[in-house]
Amino acid sequence: MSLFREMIGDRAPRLGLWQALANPYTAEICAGAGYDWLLFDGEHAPNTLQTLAAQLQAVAAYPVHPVARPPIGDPAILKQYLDIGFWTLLVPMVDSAAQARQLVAATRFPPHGIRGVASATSRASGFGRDRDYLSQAHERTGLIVQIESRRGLEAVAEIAAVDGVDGLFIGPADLAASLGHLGDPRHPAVQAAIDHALGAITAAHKPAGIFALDSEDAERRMEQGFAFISVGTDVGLLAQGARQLHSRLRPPGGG
Ligand code: 3PY
Ligand code: MG
Repeated sequence: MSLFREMIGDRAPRLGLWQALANPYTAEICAGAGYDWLLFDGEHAPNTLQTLAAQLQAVAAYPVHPVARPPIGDPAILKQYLDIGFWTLLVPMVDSAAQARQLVAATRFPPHGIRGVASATSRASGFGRDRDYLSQAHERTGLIVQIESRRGLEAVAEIAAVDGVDGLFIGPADLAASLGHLGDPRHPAVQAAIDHALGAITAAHKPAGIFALDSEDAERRMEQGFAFISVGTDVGLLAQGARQLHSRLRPPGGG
């Protein structure tokens, strides 16, 4: 399988499914559903390193790219996510080029960066079986940064120009909040900000990604040229399916 970075670099829209149930069983169901990538969320879902590792094991046999979102771009957390075997990280709340450069360094072993070294004990190295792991890890590791604040928006061109940033992903919910429109990512000012960010990212020849609000939004984002799009969530699919089935079949007068 190609690297995530290479896959999103070819600019054909790549569809992802957000994983927030924090569960290996449901992750495996989603892994076999045909999506190009799955996002395992450590920022807003009830995940621990152990639940994340179990989900990675569950999806390993499927042709899908696992991507993880740590709760924050802290080097100590990033190295744990990399050690358990995520090769691509999506880091939330990136506001400046300086921060992006620190994140690139945090994902690479010296001399390329500052990542702490574990190899024989890490799942990422096949528990020591991969002899080239330490020398080649920096070539395989991918970094996506999230643009989701007014400051991030203002710095988007400089962030996109940082070497080692493989893609920029827009978070409409936080962006809306930062722009004074909490809960209203469809507000015209938020939509204009997203268009502006897409233009800057594309001008820097980097792939742009986004969290789509629904299927129609996802279709529009594909037409607009977004390279990787999260088109739904496991929680949303379950909640919606459960509600629909109940409302279709509930007996007249029943609850
Ligand atoms: C956001 O919309 O803020 C995200 O981080 C993507 O869910
Ligand atoms: Mg966000």
